[in-house]
Amino acid sequence: MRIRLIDPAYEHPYISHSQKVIKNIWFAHLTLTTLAALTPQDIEVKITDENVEPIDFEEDVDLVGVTGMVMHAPRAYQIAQKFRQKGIPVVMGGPHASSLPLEAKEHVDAVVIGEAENVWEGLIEDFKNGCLKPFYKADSFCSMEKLPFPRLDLLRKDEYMTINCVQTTRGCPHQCDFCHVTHFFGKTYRCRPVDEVIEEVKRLEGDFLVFIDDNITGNRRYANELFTRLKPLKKKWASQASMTLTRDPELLKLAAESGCVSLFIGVESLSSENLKDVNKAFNQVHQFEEAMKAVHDHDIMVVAGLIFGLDHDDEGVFERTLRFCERNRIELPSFFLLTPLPGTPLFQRMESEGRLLHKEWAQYNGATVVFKPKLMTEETLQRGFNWACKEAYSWGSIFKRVFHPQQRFFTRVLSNVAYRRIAQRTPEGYLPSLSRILQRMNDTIPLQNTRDMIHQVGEKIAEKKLLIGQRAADTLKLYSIYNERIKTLFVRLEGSIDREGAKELVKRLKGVLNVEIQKVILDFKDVRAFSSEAIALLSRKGLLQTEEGKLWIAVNPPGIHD
Ligand code: B12
Ligand code: SF4
Repeated sequence: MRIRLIDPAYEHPYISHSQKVIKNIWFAHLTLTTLAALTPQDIEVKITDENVEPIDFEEDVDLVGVTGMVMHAPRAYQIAQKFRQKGIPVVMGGPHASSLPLEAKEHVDAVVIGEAENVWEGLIEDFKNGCLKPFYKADSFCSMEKLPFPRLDLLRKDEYMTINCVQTTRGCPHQCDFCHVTHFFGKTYRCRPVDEVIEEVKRLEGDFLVFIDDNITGNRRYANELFTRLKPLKKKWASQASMTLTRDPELLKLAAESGCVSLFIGVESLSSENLKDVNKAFNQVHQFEEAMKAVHDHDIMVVAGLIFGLDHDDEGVFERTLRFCERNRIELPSFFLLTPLPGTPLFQRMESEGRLLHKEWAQYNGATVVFKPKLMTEETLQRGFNWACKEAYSWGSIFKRVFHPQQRFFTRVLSNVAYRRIAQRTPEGYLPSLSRILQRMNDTIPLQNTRDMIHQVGEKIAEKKLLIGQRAADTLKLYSIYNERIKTLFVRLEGSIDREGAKELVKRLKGVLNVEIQKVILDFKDVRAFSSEAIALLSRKGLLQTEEGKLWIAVNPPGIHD
């Protein structure tokens, strides 16, 4: 019996990778090599990764197995159709088929939902006996002990940057709303015995490998043991870890000592509101700069995952995020457009809110807008994303992020050159015209006169006076968010306002109202102290509308143009 396992390519004008890019940055998934290893030895099994070689549709095989993420689904279905037309049955598994088994079943003979370990052999038996079932789903997650080593020998190793991939854990202790991992693995986080991992690593040729875990430090004790045992092997490795690792100096140090040279870290967003919305509040924005520094101090390269299009992202997000990457010398910024993947809580939410634009899965690629963003139009989001991708890999930005005294300097430059090749193919984007204004409206204005401040206590503002030096902040902070759909700018003020601060605020607002923004809503509730001159000025300009309640809000301040 002969089985052909296929990883479909993704055809796209600028997302699919050339052979050269694959050779520079790509490593093969462990999916099919794992499946091949699970296949009984008397069966001839071969692998085609369509990203590196064409599929031979004329091949005489008995059974075809195809995998695929959501974006690969249409191509996977096409491949299945071609084989089925020749009378060759097709089985499909992987993230997409597991999320939408009924849809997949319309295109293939059998669908494997979830992990294959506990069902693949049984499926083959059924096939041999002519009684293939439509669906296979294991009763429980598989044991992580004694998993066979993936059949890396079946890959065309020279076509990839490396084929040295190892999985040490499955799942993730977190449950971010947009992520498919927890949906797929449930709330489990399972670890392979360290002995077995070490044995697998020892067998790899060369000194570099990738741990394809979703979060290699999800279990501290396990990671500690793994890294300790890796140390003597003197390998270099890359992997993914959540931000929590950056708050664990001891484990981070051990990771570096065990050979970690690069980490993909899901930073996701610079807005705490966004992070809270997607159940990722364990990423703490105020610690980001420190976190990046901690990783760099160990000479570990940061590949930062950053998402655009979350519900609190306005037009300023693109520039703000890129500058963050430059300031923190993030070696490889990896920008994604928010993508509601079927099966995730995000998908359910977007669908119930009627925000999905369509279900053309090939467009669910992380680089195409497939939903209605809250604070921007689809076009602004797409163009801003394109701008950020291109701009991040302009020579200017590469220079800011990479050129500083550091070891492994050349690796950093070479990786950037490879990413630049991909970025250059991105269609033209633009920086939204309001971006600069939004940066100015998200700023800190220092105070000049700290005397004669009136504490804002709610009901009666003039009753309590205090010296600014005692209790009030010596800055005025502006937090602004623009809703393009209703052309309204929301500005939250925090700290204290003296006359100069009030003047600066008025000046900035003038600039704002001269452009397409039609309405400004100011929220003074977090302003702790005002000088009487500031109050006079703000009132004259119609910015302060003191009402019975505790909020001072100005809507379209009438005096602002004077
Ligand atoms: C490594 C990896 C990558 C690498 C790919 C490596 C490379 N080529 O350079 C990189 C970082 C580039 C990458 C990119 C992307 N990835 Co990725 N990636 C992974 C990761 C971490 C591991 C994949 C792997 O090898 N798994 C190990 C194998 C053993 O597990 P498996 O694939 O699930 O297979 C098992 C079962 O599913 C089943 N099975 C699978 N296929 C089949 C087929 C048959 C016939 C059968 C019987 C069974 C079966 O059997 C296997 C054994 O149990 C997974 C997460 C994960 N845990 O799997 C995400 C994951 C697959 N990626 C994901 C995504 C979204 C992407 C991107 C689209 C991100 C983006 N927006 O750009 C891109 C797309 C890139 C592309 N063009 O292909 C999602 C997929 C979600 C979905 N529903 O589509 C995942 C699940 C991560 C997530 N956070 O949600 N990825
Ligand atoms: S931390 Fe990463 S892998 Fe874990 S659920 Fe969140 S996005 Fe997914």
